[in-house]
Amino acid sequence: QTLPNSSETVTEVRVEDDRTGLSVETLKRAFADNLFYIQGKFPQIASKNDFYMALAYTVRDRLLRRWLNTAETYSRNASRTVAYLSAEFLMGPQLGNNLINLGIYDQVNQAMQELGLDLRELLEEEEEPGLGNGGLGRLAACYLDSLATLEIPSLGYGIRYEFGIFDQDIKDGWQVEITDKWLSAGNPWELPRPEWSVEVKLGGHTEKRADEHGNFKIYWVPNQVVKGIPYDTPILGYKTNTANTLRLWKAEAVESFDFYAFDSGDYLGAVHQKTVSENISKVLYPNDNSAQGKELRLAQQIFFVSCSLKDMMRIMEQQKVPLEQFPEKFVIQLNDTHPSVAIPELMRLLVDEYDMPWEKAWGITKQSFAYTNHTLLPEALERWPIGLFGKMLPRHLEIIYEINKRFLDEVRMKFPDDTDRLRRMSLIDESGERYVRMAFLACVGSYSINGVAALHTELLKKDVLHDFYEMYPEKFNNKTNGVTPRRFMVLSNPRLCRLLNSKIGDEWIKNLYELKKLEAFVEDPEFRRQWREMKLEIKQDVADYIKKTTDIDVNVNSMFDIQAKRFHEYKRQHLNVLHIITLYNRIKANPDIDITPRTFLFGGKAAPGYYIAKLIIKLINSVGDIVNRDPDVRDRLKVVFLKDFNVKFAQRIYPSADLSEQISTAGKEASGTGNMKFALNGAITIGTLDGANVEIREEVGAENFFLFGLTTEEVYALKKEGYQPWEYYQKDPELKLAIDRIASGFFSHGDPKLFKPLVDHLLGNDQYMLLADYRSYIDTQDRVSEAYRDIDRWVRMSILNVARMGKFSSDRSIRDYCEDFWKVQPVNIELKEYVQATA
Ligand code: GL9
Repeated sequence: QTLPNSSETVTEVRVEDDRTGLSVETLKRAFADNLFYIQGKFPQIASKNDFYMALAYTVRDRLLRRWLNTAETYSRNASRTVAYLSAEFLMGPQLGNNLINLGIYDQVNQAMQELGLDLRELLEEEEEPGLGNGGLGRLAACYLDSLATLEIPSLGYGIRYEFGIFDQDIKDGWQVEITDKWLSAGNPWELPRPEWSVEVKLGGHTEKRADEHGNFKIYWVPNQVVKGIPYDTPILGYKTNTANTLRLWKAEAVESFDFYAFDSGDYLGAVHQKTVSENISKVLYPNDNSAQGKELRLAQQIFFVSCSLKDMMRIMEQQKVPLEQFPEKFVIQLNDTHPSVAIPELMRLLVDEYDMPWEKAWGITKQSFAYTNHTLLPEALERWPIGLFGKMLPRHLEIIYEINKRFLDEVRMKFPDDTDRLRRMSLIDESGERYVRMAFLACVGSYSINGVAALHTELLKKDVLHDFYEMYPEKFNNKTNGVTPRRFMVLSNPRLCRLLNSKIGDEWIKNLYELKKLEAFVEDPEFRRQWREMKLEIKQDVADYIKKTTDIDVNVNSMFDIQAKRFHEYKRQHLNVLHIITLYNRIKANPDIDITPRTFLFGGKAAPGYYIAKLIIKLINSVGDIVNRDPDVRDRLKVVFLKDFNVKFAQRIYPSADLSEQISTAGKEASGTGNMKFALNGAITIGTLDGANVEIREEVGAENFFLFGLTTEEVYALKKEGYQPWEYYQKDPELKLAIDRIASGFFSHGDPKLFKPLVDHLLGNDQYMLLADYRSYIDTQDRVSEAYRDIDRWVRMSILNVARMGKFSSDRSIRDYCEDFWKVQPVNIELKEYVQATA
């Protein structure tokens, strides 16, 4: 026998390799091997975590083969690559998703069973990397899944936070934050690549000096240097051989700096320097939709951005692509403004370090970046005080001034004699304390600017970025968000998938528009019965979980009415609470009233410094305490706060929803993606005309969506004419009673002070117009209750929702990005066979 590629092959003996084979037998053998040689344990003393690790390494081996084939192919072809820069990647657990994408979930399930283990228990063992706050970070993760599935060469670049988003506990109804030590049991999915470490400069000052040829140049003399070490995680596509890379940077001290201090006798100083450096990647800022303005946060931004740009340049050098071709080799997508300091950093690298003329460098820069805006909230738009910025990044500030000078010349040319416009558009806000406006910088330095839902993009053009739209209309475009059906259907909802597959096959997993085919079965009573039964089983699972974790009994025949998302006033969880209190008040006034039983489920974290958001969590728990115990309620209403909402938990909860609460003030939620995950799992939405709700309603049909509330225009108009929340309170007795009960201390053991700040917000200025939308919300909820009583009608609506959600796959979003402005092509990856020849 000889090697298979030889022409004189006599007999080919193929032995399934333990690191690549996918059969049950091979998987069992590989698992035992990893338990022994990686974990160093034999089964009798192995912990559940050891078993999890052994399985994770077994799966990782199978990823590595695809990963190396992919890397080799990209490198050989010097393929055009998407670099997705994001301060957050909310990846969620990796094991289950990799099993799905490898197509070996069932084999592994069987292998574990035969070894006397329970795969579901092992999946539960995984500590998820919670390196994001919410929608923005999770979107980045969905996009990586779709990029790999569509075989698009791509790299995700971000920060390897040692502590991700805090774990949430609830004590006496209040949120308590606990450090997220996700790395403490080890992370089997990452590979450190110390050989590709880079250094990043911070602080200090700039000097103008002659170089060795006598030419004057700007030199940046930093007062701190930190080292970035890349940690790589393979990102496998669904049933493809493509495995792309998520590259996260960890900050460490530069040895030479330690030695310097050490040599000078300052041992403690040297150790301190190490701590300061490592602090940069220590913890994720836990803010959602609000800018922090802290020095360390800016350090995090420049840190990962500079590491990533230098990494791209290293890759180009290795692939022998000249630097001038940067925009052909890479398109850099800026996930919000957090990485927008990449624009001056690329300019600095090209001009200062590669001696490129400014114009040429600016040409390259402008063609390389594309910017996604994710918010309309003014408090979330990043701006850095000039003092702070210049202290940390003196050279970048100079570069921004130069960009601004040239940009304002351009504005002056296009709009002569319009000084107010110049003031409005300047990259430097000079209205009071001076700030760098990061969103404006991103607009000037990018060739594309997109919003994340149709309405959001229109509002950007009309309002937040209006001047930039007039300046560069051709840059603006919309890319409606999407979510990956692999994680949020296949992995999280196996019951639904079995039912779907039995009717329409499994093509929908790669082409979500295939779900349309379900419409043919909506009139089939047997199918509707199966659908109903499926939902009931899922709800039973969640009910069991609630019983186990909170000791609350919930009725699975009640409507599961769920609001799960970050806590923020604009998302209006407290409007939902006003509805609960209203129903409760109706029962108190008439205990025999005929109402549709509901279970209200809440999940979500509040930023630790956001007092009102935390008070809303307390309010939910306080109302729950009363409602759940009041004998008059007779179990018709239940209120449950599910603590520590994260990706793992989200996967469990979305499938169980009957009703999805998407009730933000119109014009505030850029898109929302939870709205998509709920509807894809058969929940009906009650929602405002906000973000992607507008498009969901368009797709599923107005008759399958419960719409309420003011439109964006009406919100603006009402604000303009002078909104008086007090008038709504006075006019509507149900609203008045609901608020009075909160204000009087009914839900706070008679203490009227506890919720006073919240009540004052509502009756004072009610920025998010809860009182204006209350009546419409309550009346619509009454229609929801009515509809749920006709369970057959409800099931039809549920089926039609799923059938018509095809648009909201992140595959569609990514295809749109690719075709519209990334201009990047799929690259097919061939798996080289591993064949063992016997001698
Ligand atoms: C957000 C928007 O608020 C969401 O409406 C949107 O769906 C996502 C993704 O585009 O982006 N913007 C934002 O700052 N957050 C969002 O979720 N918050 C964070 O997660 C930090």
